[in-house]
Amino acid sequence: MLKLRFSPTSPYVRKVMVTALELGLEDRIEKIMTNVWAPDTDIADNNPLGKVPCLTTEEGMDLFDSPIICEYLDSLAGGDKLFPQAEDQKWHVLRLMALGDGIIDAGVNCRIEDFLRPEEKRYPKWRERQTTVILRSVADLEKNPNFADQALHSGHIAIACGLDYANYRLPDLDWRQGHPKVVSWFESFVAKPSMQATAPPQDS
Ligand SMILES: N[C@@H](CCC(=O)N[C@@H](CS)C(=O)NCC(=O)O)C(=O)O
Repeated sequence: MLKLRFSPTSPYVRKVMVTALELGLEDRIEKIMTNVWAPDTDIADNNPLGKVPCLTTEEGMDLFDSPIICEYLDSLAGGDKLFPQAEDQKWHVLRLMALGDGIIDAGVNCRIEDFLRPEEKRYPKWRERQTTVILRSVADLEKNPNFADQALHSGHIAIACGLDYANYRLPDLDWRQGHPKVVSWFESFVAKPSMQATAPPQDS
């Protein structure tokens, strides 16, 4: 079995689980519930960076970060599936995946600011920089909407997990306004069984 250091609220973990579901690999993954913020967390036994997700392969290698884990799962499934190798697609898909990962990073940075950082240490300008990143990224997608018609790839998964994390943790951020093509793509993507099965719990 593959072992995955797992958290149900992490959008990075969600990317990995959506990838596994889309590749039909979910039954090969044992989830190990991990709270990286707990003072006594043992996450560093597998990941010196102290983060989830971390996937331990059947050979005992600990893999991180989420882009590498997703690509590893793709290779286990035979390769060239969610990570197309053809030069005319590869860089386009990796760029979209980086955009999606950047949306996730910005959302998580806001969450840390709102939830973990003591009130007197908050830095509103820095938080605003993060929400600007999300809005600018959605505007970039709106200007280049051909991504919506492409066969499923890792870029789609990262973007959808990023936008749904914004819905989950930053409900006041209106990323939809002025971006009808992205909204229409997102709504059909989020209805996919793999996205529905990995939706974060509403009570945590
Ligand atoms: N670039 C990493 C980011 C992973 C990450 O930041 N995960 C969060 C949970 S949502 C975490 O474990 N944070 C703990 C920390 O930053 O110390 C990836 O793509 O896997």
